Amino acid sequence: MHWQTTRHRIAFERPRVMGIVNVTPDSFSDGGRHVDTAAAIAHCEALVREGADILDIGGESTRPGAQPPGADEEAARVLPVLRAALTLGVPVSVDTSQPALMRQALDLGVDIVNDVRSLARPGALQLLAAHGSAGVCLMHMRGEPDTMGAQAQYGDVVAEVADFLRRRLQDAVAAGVAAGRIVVDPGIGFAKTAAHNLALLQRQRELLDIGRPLLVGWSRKGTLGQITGRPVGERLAASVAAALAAVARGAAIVRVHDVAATVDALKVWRAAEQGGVDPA
Ligand code: HH2
Repeated sequence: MHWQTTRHRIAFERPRVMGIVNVTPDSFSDGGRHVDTAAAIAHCEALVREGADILDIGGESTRPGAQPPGADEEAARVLPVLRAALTLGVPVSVDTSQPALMRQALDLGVDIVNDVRSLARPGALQLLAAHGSAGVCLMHMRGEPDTMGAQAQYGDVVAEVADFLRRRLQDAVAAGVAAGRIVVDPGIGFAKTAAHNLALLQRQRELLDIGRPLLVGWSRKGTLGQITGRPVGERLAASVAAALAAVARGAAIVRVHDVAATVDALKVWRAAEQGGVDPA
């Protein structure tokens, strides 16, 4: 299987690492927007050096309880970083739900739209259909980040997430987005308890039946804090372990903050699987 994106056709002969670049005010301590932009661009460059296969750049914090920024503010944060990232030689993804920002990003030549709201906002789906080649990540969530905690109720979370993703995939294909441009994501931590997240990991292989590559993001998330008792700044080992567990159950792409550590871990995992090392 492949993932068609604007400039790159991504193959999955090995698991791919998507490096997270959050251009949010709380991500970079003080200073004005210029400092934020420069720091975010430097972070993009560092993640590529560390071996990121894809950069995912976002300007909206979707942490539980987060308030969304205005559309103009989100675009002002993200566009200059996207422009610089597009020169770095790897596929660039914009993490947004705003159709206006999607359009501006696609006009710049961005490769992928990663939308935690699965192209639900008016115009988003049509925009991607009209584009013709950009990649899309469709993710499962319920409600909004400030309300989703109350909606973490499922009979069979794995079956319900799979049904949702299958439906969104069908809707996107019916609207004109070719299936080869789409990957799906169970949305770890979005309207889910730790038990739900762990059921989705244990039974992750059931999501492979959807028929598209699986993107999964466990990096530094709350469930890892619950398991280890560690605060968000001390979840590196937990995040790497979760990424390996996801890849071992068929994930094609892992979305991570700690690219260097994840790349090393995946090299060792792959060497174990193959009984040898990839040629350099
Ligand atoms: N998780 C977050 C944001 N975007 N996109 C996809 N496809 N999958 C995810 O699991 C996912 C996502 C939340 O994580 P993070 O970027 O660390 O935090 P924040 O949204 O607060 O910036």
